[in-house]
Amino acid sequence: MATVYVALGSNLENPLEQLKQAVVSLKNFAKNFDVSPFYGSKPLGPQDQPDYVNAVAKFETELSPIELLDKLQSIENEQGRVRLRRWGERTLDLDILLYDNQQIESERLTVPHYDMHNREFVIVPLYDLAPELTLPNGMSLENLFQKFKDHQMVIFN
Ligand code: ROI
Repeated sequence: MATVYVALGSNLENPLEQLKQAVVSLKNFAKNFDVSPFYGSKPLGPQDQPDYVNAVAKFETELSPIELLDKLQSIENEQGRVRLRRWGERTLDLDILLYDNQQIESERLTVPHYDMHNREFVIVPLYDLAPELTLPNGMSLENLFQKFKDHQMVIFN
């Protein structure tokens, strides 16, 4: 059994509902499921797109990394994933942040997520779930979080 962290993001087609529906779908193959608060965040990338809703989920699964990736992509597709441009607006994004303590570099998958340490809409909700976490490279989440502790994101729910 692996412990995984998945980032959820949406800024199209009622983002809050997109994340709530994704949580329902994830629970179908997850044990000990937990999810952070939902945060409203300013877009990283082009600014002429709507604000995002972001969250992080933590759960245990028997799925391998690639099996998990397949499941996440099928949930994105079931929810009518639209992605209009690179770094642009999307209906639903589900990204594997962490898979146990593994470091994975394959054609389809890079874990830990390559840019997670720079993204407040990832680090802040991850810290809500697991403030004591250490990343596979030895960095403590506590340390990463310091950079974002004065963030201006609003919490929904
Ligand atoms: N910006 C925010 N705030 N949240 C996201 O989930 C998000 N996802 C993306 C890009 C386009 C990089 N910007 C984002 O893929």
